[in-house]
Amino acid sequence: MSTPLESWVEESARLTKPSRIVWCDGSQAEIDRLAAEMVRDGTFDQLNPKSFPNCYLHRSSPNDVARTEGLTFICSRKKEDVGPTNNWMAPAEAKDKVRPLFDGCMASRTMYVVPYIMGPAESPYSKIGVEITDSAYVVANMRLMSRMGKVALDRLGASSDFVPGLHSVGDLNPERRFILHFPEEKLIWSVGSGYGGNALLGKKCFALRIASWMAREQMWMAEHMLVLGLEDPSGKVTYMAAAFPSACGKTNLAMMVSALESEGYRVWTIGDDIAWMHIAKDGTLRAINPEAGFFGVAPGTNAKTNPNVMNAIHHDTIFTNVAMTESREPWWEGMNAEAPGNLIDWHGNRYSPGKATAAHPNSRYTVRASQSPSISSHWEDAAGVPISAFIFGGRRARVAPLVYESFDWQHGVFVGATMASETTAAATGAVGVTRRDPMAMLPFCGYNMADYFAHWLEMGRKLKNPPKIFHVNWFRRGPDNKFLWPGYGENVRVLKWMLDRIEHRADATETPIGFVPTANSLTLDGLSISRTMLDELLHVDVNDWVEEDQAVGKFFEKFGSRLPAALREEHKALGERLSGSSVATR
Ligand code: GTP
Ligand code: SPV
Ligand code: MN
Repeated sequence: MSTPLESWVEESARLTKPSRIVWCDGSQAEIDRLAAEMVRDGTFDQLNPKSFPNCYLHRSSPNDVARTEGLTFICSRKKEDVGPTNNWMAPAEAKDKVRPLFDGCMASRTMYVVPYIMGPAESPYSKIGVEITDSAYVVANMRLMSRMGKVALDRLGASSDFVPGLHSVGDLNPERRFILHFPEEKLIWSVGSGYGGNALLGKKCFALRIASWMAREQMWMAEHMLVLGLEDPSGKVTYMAAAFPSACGKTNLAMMVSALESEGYRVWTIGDDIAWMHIAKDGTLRAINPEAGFFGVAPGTNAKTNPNVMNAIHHDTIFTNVAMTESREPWWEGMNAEAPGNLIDWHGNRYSPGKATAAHPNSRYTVRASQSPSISSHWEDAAGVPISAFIFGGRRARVAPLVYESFDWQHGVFVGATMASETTAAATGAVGVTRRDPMAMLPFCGYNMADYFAHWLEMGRKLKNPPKIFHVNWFRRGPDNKFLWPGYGENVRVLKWMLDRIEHRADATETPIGFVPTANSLTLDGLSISRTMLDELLHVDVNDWVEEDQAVGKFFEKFGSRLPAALREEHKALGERLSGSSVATR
């Protein structure tokens, strides 16, 4: 008798009609064989084997370079369960529409069966997924991003407890591209894209959209968050989880080389993109990183901004849509001041400096997490690490100060629910448009965002000492339009202030939006930043915030009566604090 997995593989093969089926074991021999095949068929360019051993460059189709949010659907039975911020299709209708695209799509191609574990192999919080795909590039990425192959099959056995995900690159035409989630069945269908979050189904599709639905049912959290440990001079490590929208600094914060290292402050990486968090028996919130690798933004990464990444990506790394130098090394904007001559751009053409960039703005590296010098010795702890703070953040040229602390959990949930950020190249569409992106989950929450807010409020009630909640903005600009804050390794100064707040030893000023550091409470030794710039960074402009408050009101209206009353209360209270203070300051 066949196992549930074998039955699903047979059923998928009957639909997609591959010429052969390969069960992936995750071994080195397997990836060597696949990489050689991909070099032969042009999917991979081999990079310099001396300076970048086992590294490859993949150039994706130019219309397939980022997540496509407009083509991403949650297919629940009831439309109201996905809410106003998700695209919805009825399950049967979605299947009828997309099944023909899968019909025979793997004819004369190989079907890879990719079993994987999201989370450490031994953790009770980990979950199994199986991706069926016709893309060898996807297999190679899943091998770095998850615990893939034999280890997953061994854990699964004959059980039916896995999330199936059927993927085909199809014809890569966006007109025939659909990323479908069936949360009630815990099933994923993705066709027409070979890129990142659209195609590596363990990542955003399972670990966020499907998992967030499960997490709500089972009282845990699946969040678009990095997890880091901040070590203090005594050696004590405090864990923090931070949600910033796509391409807004999670990887860089999680992997930073601390500017306060000589004072004994270091940052250790647990994860850079996704956190699964459970309430432990002792009432603490424990986080695991469901992933095993980093799919990080390349542009802007260099030896100063992120030396840990630069060290990590010199071997066994896949580069996607970066440029290539004469000596077959990867290159992207921001790696060094000037582009080297004779570059090959991300299209594979000779690069002529001008308007276009040599690397795509959303070009990425895929590397195992264990290759980073910053990886924590606890990153695979089965029980996870205890979270003491949540940090929300966005990319805002104006309005949001460098950092502020919420008054309490409920206010913190309001801060997360109302955060906004300028859009980036991580998703197709306009870049630089400010939009509300609650908890950085706008593209990833698998159910009605109003219910998600309620879930956050409920989690706070269940936790013994709910984490403190902060908001940061590394991207505020001055009158000259330059960033006011140096960012990257200097961000540890803000983390240190948070730690000092957690331990009740840092001062703060109470403002209508929350507690903002006093100028003296931030450790700024060795940093050349003028008092004017600092004041500007920490400034809470009442007029700006009144506008912000109005935008929040409009955003909340979308959710109608499903919006938790507590958030309405918080909105009202902010309005009152703002009108009180505008009177006071005039
Ligand atoms: P996803 O993988 O898309 O979820 O993104 P992410 O949140 O991990 O973003 P990442 O850390 O990769 O940063 C995205 C871009 O922002 C890169 O170009 C970085 O160089 C840049 N960046 C990150 N941190 C900072 C910072 O502190 N200051 C400034 N100015 N730029 C930053
Ligand atoms: C993001 O867009 O938030 C990413 C990259 O982390 S992707 O895997 O494409 O979702
Ligand atoms: Mn992400």
